[in-house]
Amino acid sequence: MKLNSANINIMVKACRKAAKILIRDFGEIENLQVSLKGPGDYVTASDKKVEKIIIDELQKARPDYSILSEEIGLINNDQSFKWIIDPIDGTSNFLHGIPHFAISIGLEQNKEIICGIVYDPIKDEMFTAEKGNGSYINNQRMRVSARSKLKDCIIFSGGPRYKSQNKELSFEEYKKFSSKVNVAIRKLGSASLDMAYVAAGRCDGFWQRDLEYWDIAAGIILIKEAGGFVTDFNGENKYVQNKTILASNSKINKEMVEVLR
Ligand code: 2AM
Ligand code: CA
Repeated sequence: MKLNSANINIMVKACRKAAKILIRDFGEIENLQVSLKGPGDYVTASDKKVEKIIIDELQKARPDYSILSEEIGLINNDQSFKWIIDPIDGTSNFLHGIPHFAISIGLEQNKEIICGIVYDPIKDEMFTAEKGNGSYINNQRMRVSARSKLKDCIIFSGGPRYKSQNKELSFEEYKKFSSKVNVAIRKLGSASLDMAYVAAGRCDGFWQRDLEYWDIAAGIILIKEAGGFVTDFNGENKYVQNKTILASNSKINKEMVEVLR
């Protein structure tokens, strides 16, 4: 059994509390699919409820920390510590009754992510990591995969969004990867879980354009502490500024950069 730090315990507690509402609301989605109005507004309301529970819990424990969260934006307090929250990552899955979405919380200290949690409430899988302390799935240590050739890998990507300015670029990237990856390219619909799965060694690599910071904040530390690499498409560490992220085990990063080049 590993010992959690105080900050990880706070994040776990906030996630568990919010997950109860999330699971209950997900149970309602099925009924709403058949209604004329559809579940759209209901999901927005659920997103906001979940966000409020998480923020209340985090603020109770750490009143001074700043917060950046998908729905409410920025609460600026302490300059050195900041929570980065995505209350429901994989909202479209949630909306359609697909049981694959997560709560994602990262903690930044002086612009560096030092703690991360990604919680899949339906599968009850909790991915946590802290700088210098390793990555865990439900308290079991996790490591990235050891596959060294792209052709043997499963690679994830989210593809372009409906209104993306970079649609054609994304399709080009997909074409290039599909001629190198023999096993599979998959699109599961939750960026934070995509990254958690790279950290767990279930998937070998992930590339994606145009994600927001809250989509990736927790995933970054999960992967680094599991022995993987997080870079931009050039193999450098400007993934936040450039809005391109490439996450992988330590062996295929280079080959993935070459594909994207
Ligand atoms: P979200 O569910 O929190 O919106 C889907 O490929 C992944 O990309 C999800 O993690 C999704 O996060 C994220 N994403 C962020 N902005 C998006 C958008 N405008 N449309 C679709 N997916 C988006
Ligand atoms: Ca998201």
